[in-house]
Amino acid sequence: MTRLDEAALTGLPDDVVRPGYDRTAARTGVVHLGIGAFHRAHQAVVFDDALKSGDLRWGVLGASLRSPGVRDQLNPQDGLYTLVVRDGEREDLRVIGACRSVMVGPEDPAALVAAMADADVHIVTLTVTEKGYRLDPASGELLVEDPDVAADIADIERPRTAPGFIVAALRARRTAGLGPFTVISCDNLPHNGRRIRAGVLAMARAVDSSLAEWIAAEGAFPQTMIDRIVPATTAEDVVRLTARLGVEDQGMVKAEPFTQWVIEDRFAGERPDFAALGVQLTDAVEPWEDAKLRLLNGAHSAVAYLGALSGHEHVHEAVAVPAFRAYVEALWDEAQTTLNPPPGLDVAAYRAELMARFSNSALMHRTRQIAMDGSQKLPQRLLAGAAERLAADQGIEAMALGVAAWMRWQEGVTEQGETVVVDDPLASRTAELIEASETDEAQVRALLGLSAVFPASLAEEPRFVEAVTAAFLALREHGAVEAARRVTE
Ligand code: CS2
Repeated sequence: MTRLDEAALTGLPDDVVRPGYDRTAARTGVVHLGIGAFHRAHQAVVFDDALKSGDLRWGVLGASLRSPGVRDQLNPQDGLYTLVVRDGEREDLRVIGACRSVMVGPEDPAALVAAMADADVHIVTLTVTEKGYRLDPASGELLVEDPDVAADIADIERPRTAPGFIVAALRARRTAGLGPFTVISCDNLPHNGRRIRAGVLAMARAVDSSLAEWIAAEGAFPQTMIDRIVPATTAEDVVRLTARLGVEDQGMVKAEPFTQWVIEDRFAGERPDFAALGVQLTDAVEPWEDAKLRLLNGAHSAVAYLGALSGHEHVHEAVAVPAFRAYVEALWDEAQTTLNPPPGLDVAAYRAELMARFSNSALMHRTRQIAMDGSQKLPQRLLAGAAERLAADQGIEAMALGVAAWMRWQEGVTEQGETVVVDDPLASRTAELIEASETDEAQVRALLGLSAVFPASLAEEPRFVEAVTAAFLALREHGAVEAARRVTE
């Protein structure tokens, strides 16, 4: 089957939106580290809009820091891919032209460093998932004992990690007399800008303290809040799109209509006219981050574990179960009191919109996809809010059930007895702890001992231990649906 590429653009059906600008005249102003589906369906679309508006500085060089999969999808397609926006029966197709090509970091690290050090590059965005930061999730410190981090410090010219590539490229720019690029973390982490900055500075200090001082003074690491639901593409999605396009697009991504990007207004150099492109620039991103992480992502994770345990494959199916729907509202009632909503955010309307987004049946967002990497997600999604509620002497029944469902999911077997792979950097550790626990209460206590997930202030807080244990016992005895129902009684 012929693949989508430049030559195929003219033959596409009329209703498919095309780049419409001279791609050969575009420059590479952005390097993106970790070019997965989320970047292609979110930030790359904004850079594509910038290019469409006539500002040709903002082509994107994508980089994968692990596998060649995306390079093999996109390079044979001249970097082109389709964004499929689905909502109920509606499907809108747009070919995105922003991505110029994809490099695979481990194949030639020095080449990627050189590309990032190019004078045309003004922005480095990254989506490397929570674990890609190589920071301890609880303390935020660089994991200096991580073998890849240690290797980067020993040989910074051939980096392996995201902070390593950034430090190496900033070092090369400084040597060449160029200014730094702006680093925009687009991962779902609270204070993502501050975190990547801390990781980069810690690594730079270990390499050359004057470099660290230069980065601290000249660099910019704005905080961001990014939001769009982008489920993993399935083989069936590709087949369905091929039938629509008449050519095969192995790089397609699918997403919901909603998209939001809030960026702290702090840049080291040139940037597109973000405001004109629909991006919100603000001095205070944190209130946006907290609202999104604790409402959207908190509910997503809780529904993912409860849904996956009880055999609900997709989010829209899980939130159609009345007990789960009511539970999500109860979880939001709890989370809402911990927020300091930013001006312009109507929390009631936001909640209603979130429920509608979760109910989008065309997305087919798998609960097991969201269940991945829970140890990295729980702190900002459920635990931070729980700690604040306990400090204010408020109950945490709904939040505790989300945490307990994560603990139950770590057992790797659903309520129907199906064995599942627990996809989490701490999976082998949690499996050992579960194996060694003789009772349910002991299992909860053992998992609470994971200091990378649970700060001591929570793990040793009797009200927290009690609430999570009660929720865990309810899950064990009654199953996820009934345990959720009891929270809302
Ligand atoms: C999801 C997020 O997989 C997950 O953990 O909760 O990817 C979620 O879809 C996005 O944050 C939405 O912006």
